[in-house]
Amino acid sequence: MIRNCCSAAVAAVLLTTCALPSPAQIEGERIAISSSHPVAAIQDTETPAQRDARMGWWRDARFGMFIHWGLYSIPAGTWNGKDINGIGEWIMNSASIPVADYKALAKQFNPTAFNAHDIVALAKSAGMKYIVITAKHHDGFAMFDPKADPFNIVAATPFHRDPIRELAVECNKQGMKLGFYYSQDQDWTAPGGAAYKKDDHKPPTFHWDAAQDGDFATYLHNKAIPQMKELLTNYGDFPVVIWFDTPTKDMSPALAGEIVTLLNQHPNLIWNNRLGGGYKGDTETPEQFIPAQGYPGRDWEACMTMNDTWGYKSYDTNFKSTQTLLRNLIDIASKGGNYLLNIGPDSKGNVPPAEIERLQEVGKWIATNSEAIYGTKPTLFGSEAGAVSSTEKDKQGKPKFIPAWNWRSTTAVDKIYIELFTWPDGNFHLEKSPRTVTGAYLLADKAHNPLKVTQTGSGVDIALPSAPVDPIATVLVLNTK
Ligand code: FHN
Repeated sequence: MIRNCCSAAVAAVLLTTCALPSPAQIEGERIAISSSHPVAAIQDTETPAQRDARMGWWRDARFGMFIHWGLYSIPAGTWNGKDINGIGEWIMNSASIPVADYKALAKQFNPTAFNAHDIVALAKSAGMKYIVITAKHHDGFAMFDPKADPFNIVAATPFHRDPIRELAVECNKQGMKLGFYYSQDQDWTAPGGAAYKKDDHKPPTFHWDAAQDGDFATYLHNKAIPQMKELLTNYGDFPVVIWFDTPTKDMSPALAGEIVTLLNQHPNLIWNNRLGGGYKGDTETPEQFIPAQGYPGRDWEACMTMNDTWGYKSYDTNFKSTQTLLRNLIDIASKGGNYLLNIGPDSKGNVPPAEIERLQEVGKWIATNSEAIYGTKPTLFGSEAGAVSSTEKDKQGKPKFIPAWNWRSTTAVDKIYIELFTWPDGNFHLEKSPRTVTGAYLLADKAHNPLKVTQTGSGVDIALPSAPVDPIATVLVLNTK
C-alpha cells in the first residue's frame, strides 16, 4: 500500500506538507504564516542557531521506532467474523463500530506480555535512536494515565499499568529518546472529536454514531488539551517529540494557537507539521514514501510500515524484506531525512516476530556501518537516486520519478560514503568527484586496507575486491579534502 498524507480527506489543510518546496518558498511561507498566527510558535521566533541546537540530536539520529499500539490490537483486523479492509488502527472507523461497542474492548485489554525493557532494547539493537509511541490514536483511547478522561489503559482495563511511564523509565535507563504521538484532532469516541471516513473522503465532521456528536472546541478544551498538558509534564525528560496527526478544518488557527501556547512552554520540544491551523512545525512527514530529493531546507522524517498496517492486524503478513528496509534507511539518510519505522504490538503486548527479525538484521548492518548513517549530511551527488521519466506519469499526471538502486551516498566533513547496492565489476567509477579523493577503503574492513584510487580527469576510479562484503549494502569510504 503506497499512500501519502495528501490522500486523506484533509488534503487542503495538509497540502503544504506534501509538495517539494524550494527554500525560497519555505522562507516565504514562514514569513506569511508567522505574521498570521494568533500565537507565534517557537519556529517563528528562534534564531537559526537556536534552531540548529534544538534540532541537533534529531538530525544526527536518522533512525527511529514508531509504535502504533492500542485497543485496535484486540480485533486485529477482524470484526464480527469479517476481515475489515484497511489499516488495523482504523478498524473502528472502517467497520463503523458503535462507540459503546468499541469502548467495551477496554475490559478485555490485558497486555501482560508488554515489556518496556525489551522494546527499548529492540530499538537499540536495531540502531534506532528514538521511539515515538501512540499515546492516543484516533480511537480516543489513552495508552497512559490521564486524569482528564477515564477512557485509558490505567482506569478502564484490567491491566491498570501505564506503558508510557514504563517506557519513559526504560528509555532513561537505556539512553533512548522518547516521543509521543497524539491524535489531537480526530477522536472517534469523544463527543465533538473530529471523525472522517478515510476511504469515502466524507467531510471531516462525518460521524457514524450519535455519541460522537458535539462541539470540537469543547472536546479540545475538555480532553485533548488537558491530556496533552499531562503528557508534557508527567513523564520527566520526555517527550522530546510530539507527533500530531490528521488535522482537519476544525483545527482553526485560534484553537491550534492554544496548543502552541502549551508547546511553547517546552522550548526543546520538536513537533511535526500535522498540528493544523496553518502551523508548519519542525518536520515534514512524508508517509509511506521517500521523496525524490528530500525536502531541501526543511527537516523531514519518512514514516513507514513494515507490512501494510500501523496497528496490529493478525493476517497482514506482507512484510518488506530486510533489504528493502535497510536500503530505505540509506536512501533517506542520503537525502538528509530520518526514517521512522513502525512496529505494531499485538493485544498481549508482543512485538510480531517478523518485525523483531528484520529490526535485528538492520541493526547488525548498522553496527558495522554506523558512521555512514548517524550525523551524516546528504549526498554531494544526487543523480544516483534516480531520474524523472520522459514517458511515464505519476498519479498527478506529472513526469514520474524512477528511483535507481545502484548506490547512495552520505557525507562527513572529510569523507564521502558510498553505499553500494549493486556491486560494480572491478572499479567503482565516479564521473566527477566534488572533492579530491585522497584514499579509499571498505568500512566493514576493520584494518582499513587501502583500495587503489586512480584519478581520471575530473573523476576517479576505485579498485574493488571481486565480491561485496554485504550483498544488501557495502560501504566504500572515500577520504577527501
Ligand atoms: O490516520 C493515521 C494512521 O492511522 C497512522 O497513524 C499514520 C502514521 O503516520 N498517520 C495517519 C494517516 O496519515
